[in-house]
Amino acid sequence: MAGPLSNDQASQLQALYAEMAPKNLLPLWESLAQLVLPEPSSPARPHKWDYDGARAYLMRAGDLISAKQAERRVLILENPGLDGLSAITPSLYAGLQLILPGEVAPAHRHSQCALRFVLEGDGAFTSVDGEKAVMRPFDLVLTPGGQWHDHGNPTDQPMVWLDGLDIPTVRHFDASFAEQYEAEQFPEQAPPGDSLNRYGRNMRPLKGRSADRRPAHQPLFHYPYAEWRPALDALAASGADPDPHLGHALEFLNPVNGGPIMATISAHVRLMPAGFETRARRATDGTVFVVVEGEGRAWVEDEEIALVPRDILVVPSWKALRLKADSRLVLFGYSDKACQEKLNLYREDNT
Ligand code: 1HN
Repeated sequence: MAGPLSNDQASQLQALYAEMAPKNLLPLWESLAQLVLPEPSSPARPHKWDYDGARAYLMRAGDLISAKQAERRVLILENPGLDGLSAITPSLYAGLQLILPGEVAPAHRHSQCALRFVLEGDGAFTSVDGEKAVMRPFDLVLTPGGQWHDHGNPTDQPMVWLDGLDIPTVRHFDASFAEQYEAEQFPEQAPPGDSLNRYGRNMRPLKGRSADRRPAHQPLFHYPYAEWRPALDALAASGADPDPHLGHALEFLNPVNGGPIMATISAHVRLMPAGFETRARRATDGTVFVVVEGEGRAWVEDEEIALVPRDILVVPSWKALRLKADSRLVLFGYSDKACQEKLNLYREDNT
């Protein structure tokens, strides 16, 4: 029957709802429009954390609790629209981690995939299944799900990096497992940089008698700034036009299959020449950006946000982003595009 409900119908329906509710039965027709949206309407909000401000709190935490006591000394970057969820977007987590000179963050492993993007310090390490990646500013280091990892800082300076994890995604699937290693550090299995040499140069080990030590699906876990940054410069110098929505942009790959760096997380870098202004673009992958270099401005829908190095900006799903480079602007970004593409959900609007 079409048309509005009669008073009698409405009151009988209310009585039905009240009787059903204790039996955990609910009328879909009262909530269908909120459940199946015509387009994304993220509860997440655009937000920027300025590095110096966040760093001051992180250093205060460093005076009060050790990395060992905390297991991981991290300040969570919680989206102001996702209160209490420890999430920067509905599917992703971000945090700022501090390791002081001489400290170790003990070995553990878990289902969640993690990336680290180095913001400060030079020479601490992440060890993944017993192989160290020595971390330099703006390096990208992965700890794919299920791999033992510990961090240490043998230098005389604090090390700070951004942690990006798929914690809310794993929570969504109720699929989290975690365990501590019996010792503080996982025993060394290979010299530092070994898998970068074997898998990170467009080559891979020729099968011989030595078995592959790294997991076949995820052998490479270090993407150094010293390699990705010159690649962007070379692109810019080649005379190629920057993409009107992205600038000069490169995505980090898993060398096994040319796909995204991990099962649930994609990452990229982009360079916008001084004065360049992108066209507005929206995509279903809410994205966390880190300013690596330069100054500029972002507009998320109509909100203007100033950008300086080490700022962290989150742009929710389907919010139009426009960028202007006041000086040459270099950004790192990560998102759940990898996961959405597997689920045939990813969309972008580049008009
Ligand atoms: C984790 O393993 C690290 O290994 C950092 O550095 C942050 C947040 C939640 C769960 C695991 C790390 C984390 C984390």
